[in-house]
Amino acid sequence: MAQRTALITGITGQDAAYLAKFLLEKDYRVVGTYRRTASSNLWRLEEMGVLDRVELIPMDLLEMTNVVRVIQKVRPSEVYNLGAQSFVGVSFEQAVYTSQVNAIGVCYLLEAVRALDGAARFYQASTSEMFGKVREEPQNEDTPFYPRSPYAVAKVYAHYMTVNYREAHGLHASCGILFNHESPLRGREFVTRKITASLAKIAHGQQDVLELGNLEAKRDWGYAADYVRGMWMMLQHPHGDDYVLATGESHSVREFVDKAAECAGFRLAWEGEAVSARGIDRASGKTIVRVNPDFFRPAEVESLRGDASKARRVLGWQPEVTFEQLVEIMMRADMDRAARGRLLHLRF
Ligand code: NAP
Ligand code: G4F
Repeated sequence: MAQRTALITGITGQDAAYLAKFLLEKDYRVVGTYRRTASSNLWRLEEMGVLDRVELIPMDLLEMTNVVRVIQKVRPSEVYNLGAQSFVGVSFEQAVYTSQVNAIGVCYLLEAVRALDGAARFYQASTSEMFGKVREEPQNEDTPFYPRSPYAVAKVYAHYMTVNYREAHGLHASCGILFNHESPLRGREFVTRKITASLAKIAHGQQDVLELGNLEAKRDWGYAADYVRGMWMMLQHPHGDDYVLATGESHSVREFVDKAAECAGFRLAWEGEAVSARGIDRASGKTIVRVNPDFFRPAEVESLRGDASKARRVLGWQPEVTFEQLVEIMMRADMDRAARGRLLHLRF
C-alpha cells in the first residue's frame, strides 16, 4: 500500500504532538502546520522525540489562500484539524478572533479539501464545551448543544459545517466531540496543568501559593494519548460520522487538586467556602491553595460527563488511563521539571 500522508493543523499543540507520534509509528508521512511566531514553540514535538520526523509547513487558518495552497501542495490522504484558539477563558475577551480561527478557518479548510478532489478524509476537533449548560447527563452525540462561551459557539458552527460538507458534498468528514483530555504536554493556562505545575513548584520551594477560580466545576478528564487514537479510528471507518470520546467519569477541580497534592507529598485540609476557600498543608499549616475571583468565567460550564458508548460500539475505542493514573502521570512529569528548574513562574 502507498504511504499515507496526514496533514495536522496546529502541530505545536498538545494533541498534535501525540497524534504525530502515533501516526509516525503507523508509517504515515506526517506534515504539520504551524503559525509563524517570533519564538519557536516546537518543544512538545521535541519532548515526544518526533521533531525531526515531522515535515513542518507554515499556515495560518485565518489566511484562506494559504490554506488552499497548503492543501494543494501536500495533497493529504487525511486531514486532522486541531488548530484553534483553544482557551475558553480568553475567548470571552477575544470573541471575534476566536470566531475567525475556530469557525471561519474551518470553513476555509473544508473548502480547500473539497476543491482538491474531495477525497481526503477530514477530522474536526469538536468539543464537549458545545454541551455547555447541559441538557442531560451523561452527554452523547444526540444531546442538544447549549454553548456558554465564544469558543464553544464558534466550535458549534465548525461542527455543523463539517456535518454539512459530509452531507452536501460527500466528504469523508468526522467530528470528534472530545471531552477534556490532558497530559504533561498540556498548556500551562489550563486548570490541570496549572495545578500540577504550581504544586510541583510549591513542593520545590519555588512558589508560595496556587490561585484558582471555580473549585466546584466538574470535568470528564482523560489522557490525550488515548484520545488521538480515537481520532485516527474515526478516519479509518468506511463512513464519516460524529463520535463522543470521554471516560464517563466526572471530577471537580477540587478533587483534582486533592489528588495532585497527595502525589506531590501534601495532605490538604480545606477551610472556608466559595471565594474564601483555602487549601492548607496539614504538615506546615501554610495555605498553599486559594481562590482568586479573577479566574472565574463570565458564564461557566458547571459540569460535563460524556457517554462514549457509540465510539466503543462502532470503533472499538475505549480509554485506557484512569483519572488517578492521569493525575499521577502529570504530577510526576512536573515534579521532575521543577527539580530541574524547568518551570517558569506564570501568573494565569
Ligand atoms: P492546543 O495545545 O492549544 O493547540 C492548538 C493549536 O492550534 C496550536 O498549535 C496553535 O498554535 C494552533 N493555532 C492557534 N491559532 C491558529 C491559527 N490562527 N492558525 C493555525 N493554527 C492555530 O490545543 P489541544 O489541546 O491540542 O487541542 C487540539 C484541538 O482540539 C483544538 O482545536 C481544541 O479546541 C480541541 N479540543 C481540545 C480538547 C482538550 O481537552 N485538549 C477537547 C476538545 C477539543 P500556537 O502554538 O501558535 O498557538
Ligand atoms: O482547564 P480549563 O481551562 O478547560 P475547559 O474550559 O474545560 O476547556 C478545555 O476543554 C474543552 C473540552 O471540554 C476544550 F474544548 C477546550 O479547548 C479546552 O481544552 O477549565 C476547566 C474548568 C473550568 O470550569 C474553569 O472555570 O476549570 C475551571 N477553573 C477553575 N480555576 C479554572 C481555574 N480554569 C483555568 N483555566 N484556570 C483556573 O485557575
